Amino acid sequence: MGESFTWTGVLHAGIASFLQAPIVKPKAEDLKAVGATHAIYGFPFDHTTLTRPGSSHGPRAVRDASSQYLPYHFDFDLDISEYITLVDCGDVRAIPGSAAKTFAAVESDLEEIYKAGAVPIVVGGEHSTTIPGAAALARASEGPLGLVMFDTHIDTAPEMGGETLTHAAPITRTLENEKYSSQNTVIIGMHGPANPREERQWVEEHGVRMYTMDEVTDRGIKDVTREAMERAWDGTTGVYLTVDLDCLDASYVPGTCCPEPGGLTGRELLQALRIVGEIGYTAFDIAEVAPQYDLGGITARMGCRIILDLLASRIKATKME
Ligand SMILES: [Mn+2]
Repeated sequence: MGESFTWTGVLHAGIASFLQAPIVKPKAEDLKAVGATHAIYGFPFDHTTLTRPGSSHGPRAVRDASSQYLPYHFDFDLDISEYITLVDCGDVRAIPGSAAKTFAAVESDLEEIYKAGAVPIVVGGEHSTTIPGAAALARASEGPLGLVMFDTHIDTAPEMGGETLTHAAPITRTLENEKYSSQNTVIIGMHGPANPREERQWVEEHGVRMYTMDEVTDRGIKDVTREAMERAWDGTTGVYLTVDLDCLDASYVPGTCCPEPGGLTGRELLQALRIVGEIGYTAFDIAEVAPQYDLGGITARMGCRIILDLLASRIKATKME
């Protein structure tokens, strides 16, 4: 790249690492050797999915879609490659049928990424990815920590048929970690008849601040996001962010496990993420891209945008004064 850059050829040629970033093993020494500041890490796992499986193919689809994008982000007028060193650490070696073993492997790899001083960006996979993702941040931090989730679903299932490690439990499992607290946990975008009454009651009993789609519609996404982020950062030393693609209206994300009408527009989510980037996050994940159901790759493309917009917004807020 550089001042003489023009289109140099077919964008989707070559090995599909995320945004053509160098592929580096999730080992602290290897990451330090290349000066990595941000590391893409795939979570190809969907074995606890309640409805339609397929998100284990998400990381590949997101990498493929990323070849259509440039490190220069027009909306922010900056080239992210001039400010950060992004690498692609590949995927967790998921163990078919074992969430526990797979999550342990994720935590171990993310520990290496934190040791190297890099920000992990976990690409799901189903939404259980937040369980090891948030746990790894807790291990790497003094705490206390905040938790921010964009989702159509409440995701506070205590268990499913006795199983506790599921894609309906990222909030419940994370809040069992003493470094996270209900008062610094915010969930945004809940709506629709795929949310059990028991999960709503759990939120009320535990004092998690839930911004429903109705509230977002009344107040506007910017206002809600600002307030939610302030709550997450109130007295904390770090914030873990998770974005379930199904927080978007079904029309924007056909390629997800549980698409739901009535959600955020693509523009609303990007406006929200711009504010999240301005206020700050410590690490983040995206979840539930399931390319089998996608149309024209638009869901995977949105997955890329979430990552690129969060990176560009954070750079604009911190490195370009
Ligand atoms: Mn969801």
